[in-house]
Amino acid sequence: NAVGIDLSSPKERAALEQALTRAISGERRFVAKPGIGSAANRHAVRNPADRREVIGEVAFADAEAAERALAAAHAAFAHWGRVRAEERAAILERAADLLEAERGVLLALCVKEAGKTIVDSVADWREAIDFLRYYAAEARRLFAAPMPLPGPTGEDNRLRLEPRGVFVAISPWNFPIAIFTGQIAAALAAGNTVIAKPAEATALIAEEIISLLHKAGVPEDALIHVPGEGHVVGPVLVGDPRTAGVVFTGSTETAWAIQRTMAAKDHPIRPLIAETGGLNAMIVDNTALPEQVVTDAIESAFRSAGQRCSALRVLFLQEEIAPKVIDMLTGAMAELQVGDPARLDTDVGPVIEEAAKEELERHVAAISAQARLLYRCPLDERHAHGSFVAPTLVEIDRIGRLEKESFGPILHVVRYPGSRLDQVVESINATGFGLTFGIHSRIDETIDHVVSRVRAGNIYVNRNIIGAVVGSQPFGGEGLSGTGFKAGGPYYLLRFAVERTVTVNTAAVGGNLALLGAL
Ligand code: UN1
Repeated sequence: NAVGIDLSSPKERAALEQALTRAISGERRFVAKPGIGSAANRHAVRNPADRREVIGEVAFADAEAAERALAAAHAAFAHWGRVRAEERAAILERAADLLEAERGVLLALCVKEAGKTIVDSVADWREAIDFLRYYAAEARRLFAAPMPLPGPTGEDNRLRLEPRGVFVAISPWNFPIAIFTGQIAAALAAGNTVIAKPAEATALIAEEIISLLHKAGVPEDALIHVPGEGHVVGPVLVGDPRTAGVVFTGSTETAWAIQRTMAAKDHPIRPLIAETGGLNAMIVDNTALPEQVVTDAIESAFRSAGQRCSALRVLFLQEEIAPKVIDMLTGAMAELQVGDPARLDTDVGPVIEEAAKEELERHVAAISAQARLLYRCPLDERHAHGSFVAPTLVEIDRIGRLEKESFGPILHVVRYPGSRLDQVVESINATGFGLTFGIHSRIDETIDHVVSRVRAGNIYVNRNIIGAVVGSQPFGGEGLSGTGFKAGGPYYLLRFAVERTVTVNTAAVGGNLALLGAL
């Protein structure tokens, strides 16, 4: 990681707290620029940790505004699509510097609008900067020159990578800095123009990031922010034949809907790059180190209030080690600080909104009828005005009890006899999801056996299963979890490009040799 804030250093902590207090003080209100949104569709943005606090206002785009944005981005491609890779990379690097410099406002918004803890907000912000620098380097590596290919004498073969056109980037609220910026950076790095449609819940911070990208040198029409409700602007953006591709992170259901819309008759065949949900599991055998398991399970299940698609949902414990691990887990949960994400010592903040809280509570009620509730963290009047869900541990008999992921701080435990390890792996694969997976064991054969059988995009051994690092741990799942293209990996930018093969007959008389120079 190129940048960071060392939260263990008192000096850096103090500087950060000061910056946050200034930015969050309430003197500053964040009002999305009028531009694209319609005045009639304004709405107040509230702090998920305290619904009484209004932190700003956004104006959502309607269908016509979305259509105008698309037309503008389509026209802008004629220029941006011809900007050299080196220049695109330099602009993205300037944007990285600007994001770095604007940490106060970005972290404040991440805390106040998305309800993420300071520690999680710092990680989110840092990952965005990593994405910008990584894709800038990738643009230089992949797009600088056509790739010469072998062929018979008298023939010159080259593979050119070209941008596709307008990419629609639809991003979630749970990584309002990193995923939002990462999608845009990848599409721009490859030479596409972008319509950015962030989640409804995090349009303020999106607007802030967009303005930094413009300031860095991305032309206004090459990147257009369309905040709005998915069902209003989504079909307009995705269903238009001028859209050359879609990059999406969100639910599996929405990914299906996007695919159906993109498949409209007479439209060009276009790529969807999708990262969706997971029902992520971790297997712990008797040889595992309980202290390590508990630290990693708590991190994986409850960091970001469990609102990561990489988060741990089902912890499989081999029978003999289960009582000890469960005992230690409940002990560690009792220590979790659930509360105001603006405080540095808070471990678990609120979930994004009331509807999410209600859905999670319904899940806990339903699953408890067929399971054993092992522990719930206590909540009190300090949590009364926010969308807080108590971190919860429930024991179920099999993963098949869960139909889909519950996107919050709820961890399910399943005990298994060692003789049934293969059936456990099969049951995990049978969910159809395949995002993250973890195994804790000290037996190499067991690790190899399981790792070679489990179908998951990101597999972690003897550690937590969240926090994939750009460039080191390319991230993305398969099956119901997405198209499997890895954000932050060496092949990602290729998904945003078309490949054109150009073959020149160099033996022919005439201008062909001159043409080669132009390639
Ligand atoms: C998501 O939660 O939508 O590895 C994906 C991680 C993150 C997950 C992001 N990159 O925890």
